[in-house]
Amino acid sequence: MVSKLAALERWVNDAAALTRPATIHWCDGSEAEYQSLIRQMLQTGDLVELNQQTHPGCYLHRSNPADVARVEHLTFVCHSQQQDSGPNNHWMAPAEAHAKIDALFDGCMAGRTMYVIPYCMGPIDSPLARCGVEITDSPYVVANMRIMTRMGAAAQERIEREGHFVKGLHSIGELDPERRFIMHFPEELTIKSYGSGYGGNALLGKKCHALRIASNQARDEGWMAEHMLIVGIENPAGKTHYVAAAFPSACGKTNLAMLIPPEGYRRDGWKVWTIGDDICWMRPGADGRLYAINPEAGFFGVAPGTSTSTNSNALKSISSNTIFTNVAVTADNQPWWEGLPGTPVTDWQGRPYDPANGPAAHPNSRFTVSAKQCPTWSDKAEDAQGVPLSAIMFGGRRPSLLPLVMEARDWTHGVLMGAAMGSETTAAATGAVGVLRRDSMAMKPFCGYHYGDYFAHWLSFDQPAAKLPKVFHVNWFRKGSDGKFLWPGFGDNLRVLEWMIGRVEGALGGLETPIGILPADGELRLDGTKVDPTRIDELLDVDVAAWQEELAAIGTYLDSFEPRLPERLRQEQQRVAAALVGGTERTRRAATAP
Ligand code: GTP
Ligand code: SPV
Ligand code: MN
Repeated sequence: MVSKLAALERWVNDAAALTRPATIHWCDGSEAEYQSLIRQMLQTGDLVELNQQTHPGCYLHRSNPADVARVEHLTFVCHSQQQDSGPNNHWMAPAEAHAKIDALFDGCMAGRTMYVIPYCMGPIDSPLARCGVEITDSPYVVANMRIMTRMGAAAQERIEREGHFVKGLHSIGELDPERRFIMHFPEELTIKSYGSGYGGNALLGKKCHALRIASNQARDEGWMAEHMLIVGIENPAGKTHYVAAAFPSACGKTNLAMLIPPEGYRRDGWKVWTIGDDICWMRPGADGRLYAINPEAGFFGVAPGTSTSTNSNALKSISSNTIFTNVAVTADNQPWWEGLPGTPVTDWQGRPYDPANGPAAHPNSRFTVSAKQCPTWSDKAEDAQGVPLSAIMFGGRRPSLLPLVMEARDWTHGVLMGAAMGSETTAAATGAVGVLRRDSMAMKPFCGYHYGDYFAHWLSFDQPAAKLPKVFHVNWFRKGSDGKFLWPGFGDNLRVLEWMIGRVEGALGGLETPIGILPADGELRLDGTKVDPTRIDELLDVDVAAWQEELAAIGTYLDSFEPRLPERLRQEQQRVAAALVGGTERTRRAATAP
C-alpha cells in the first residue's frame, strides 16, 4: 500500500495497468526529489543548463516545435449531455472520449517511469483549496508542478483525509499533433491528456483542473473559478484594496499583478502586492464580500516583452531557480527573448539565430518560477480565508471602440460587460493571431460548462445581503490612427486603478454615459506622463454609432446561448442598446464630436 486511500491506490493501479510503466514513483515534493529530476533531465537533454553565474538554478527546456501552445481544437469537455458543455466547448460523448484516448494510453509508458503527483490548489489549510493527483510520464511536468502547486506529502495527507480528489492522467505520448487530446469529464472529476508536454495541456492542475473542472465544482458549491489575476493596491494612507482582473491569455495579467508604480506614485507611497497572476477562486464571505484565493503557487509567465521597463518584478523573480521553455540564449548562455537588451545567438529551437526564421524566442515562450521569488509577493497570498475584493476588472485587446476604462452601473451591467468581452487572439493558443473574437470573462477556452448557465451563475451572486465588488472594463490596447497604442500601459495602468479606487471609495463622481461610467474631466491623474491630452480624449471617446453596432453584435452573440441565456442578461443588453438611442447628449465627448 502506497496510499491509505483505497480509491487513490486503485486508480493508480488502473492507470499503470493501462499504460504499463517500468516503475512507479510517488512524488513527495521534496527539494532532493526536484534536484534529482533536474539532474536526470540534464542527462537526457530534456533540460539545458543556463549560465549558473548569472542565473543560478535556471534551466532551458526546448519543446517539440509542434508543441508550443494550448490546442483548443483538441480540447474537449465531455458532459454526458452535449447541451451541458454548451456551444463554447468541443464535446464528445464520455464513453467515446474514454475509448478514444485510452487507446492512445494503451502501453504508452512502457520502459518509462510513471510519476504520481498529489497536489493542492490553494493554501494547504484553506477551506477554498481543492486537491488533485496527476499521473504523468514527464519529469518536466513533475518539476513544473512542484513550482506551480503545493505538491507532495502534505497534499497527499489532505487527499487521504478528505477522501476525494480530481484525477488527471497525462502522457506526452509521441508529441504528435495528430495523436493529441485534452479531455475533461466534469461529472467524474477526471482529466485525460495525451500527446502534449506544453503548460496548459500538461500541467493538469492549471487550466484543466483549476478552471475547466473547478468551474463545475464552483457552480455546484456556490463559488467561482475564474481566469483572473489578483493584486493588492496600497494607497499612501496604508489602505489596501484587492482587485481581480480577467484578461484573455497573453493580455497582461502577469504584468498587472506585478505592476511597478510610476515614479511620482512611488514617491507618494503607493505599493502593489501580488497575490496571483492567472487564476482566482472566490466565494462570498460571512460579511457578504467576495473573498479570493490564488490556487497556484508559481507563475507560468509569458517571457517575450518581460523587461526592466515593463515588468522588473518578473525579471527579478526569474533571475534564479527558474525553468525557461522555448526562449533563446545569448553567447554567454543567458536566457534571451524579444524585449531584452543584448543579442541572441541561438534561437528557441536550438538553431543559430537567423532573423529570417522569425523571432529568436517563441512568442509563447514561458518561465516557470515559484511565486515566493517575486519581490512584491503578498503574505496575504497564503491567507486561508483569501482577500476581500473591492473591484473586478474585465479587459482585452481591442484596437478600437472600447475606452481606456468604464465602470458598470451595477452587477448585472458588469456581468454583461464580462459576457461581451472581446479580444484579438494571441500566441498562447495555436491558430491565427490577431483575430478579434468574443471571449466572455476571458473564459472561452476554460469554462467547463454551458456559457448560458455560467452567466446565470455569475448573476446569482447578486443577493440582497451581498456586498459585491464594483465591476470595470479596461482596454490598454486601443490604437490611434497611426496604428500605435494610445495608452503607455504597464506601470501607468496604476493611474486607471487609482480612478477605480476613487470610485470604490466614493471620492470621484465619474461621468455617466450610455455604456457605463467614465472618468470625468481631470479625474484621471496624468501628471508625470508623456501622454498627449488629445490622446486621452481619443482613449475616452464614446462613438455612439459604432457602439450601437457593437450592442447589436453583442445581441447576436448572446443569441448563440439560447435557450440557456438568462433573460436578465438579454434585458440588460436591450437596456444599454436603448440608452444609446438618443443618449448622445449625456456623452460629453460624443456630443462635442463633429
Ligand atoms: P497568460 O499567462 O497567457 O494568461 O498571459 P497574461 O494575461 O498573464 O499576459 P502577460 O502579462 O504575460 O502579457 C502578455 C503580453 O502583453 C506581453 O508581451 C506584455 O508585454 C504585453 N502587455 C502586458 N501589459 C501591457 C500593457 O499594459 N500595455 C501593452 N501595450 N502591452 C502589455
Ligand atoms: C494561458 O494560455 O492563459 C496561460 C498559459 O496562462 S497555459 O498554462 O498554457 O494555459
Ligand atoms: Mn492564462
